[in-house]
Amino acid sequence: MALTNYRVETLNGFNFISLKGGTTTESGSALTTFAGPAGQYDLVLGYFDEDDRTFAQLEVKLNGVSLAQWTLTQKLGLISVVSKNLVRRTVGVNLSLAPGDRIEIIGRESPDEPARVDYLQFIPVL
Ligand SMILES: [Ca+2]
Ligand SMILES: [Ca+2]
Repeated sequence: MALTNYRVETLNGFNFISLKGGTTTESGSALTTFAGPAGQYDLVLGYFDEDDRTFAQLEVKLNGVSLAQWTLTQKLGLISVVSKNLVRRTVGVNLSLAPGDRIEIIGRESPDEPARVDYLQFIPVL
């Protein structure tokens, strides 16, 4: 993944990308190019929605077109990076993907929540 502003953070046994550090209002991007076989896929993002007073936002784009955009407002019970806060969200269903397609994750942090993203998963639709 090509990271802009996002950097790798390791915490509590997890290894993920984050906007922690720097200023408290950064936006970041993680761009990857699809390299699997052409076909239909569901796209799933794994990210941390922490119990914070202010809320980060995430967005996922396919070839520059927004697939999903949301605010991290869930109350899962903890403020930290823990498995309980690791959310799986389907951001695209039955997408036609071909090698070279660009998938971009965009994070906008809040002062409390650094828009931490753990994984992006392509699930072939059978
Ligand atoms: Ca930051
Ligand atoms: Ca949150």
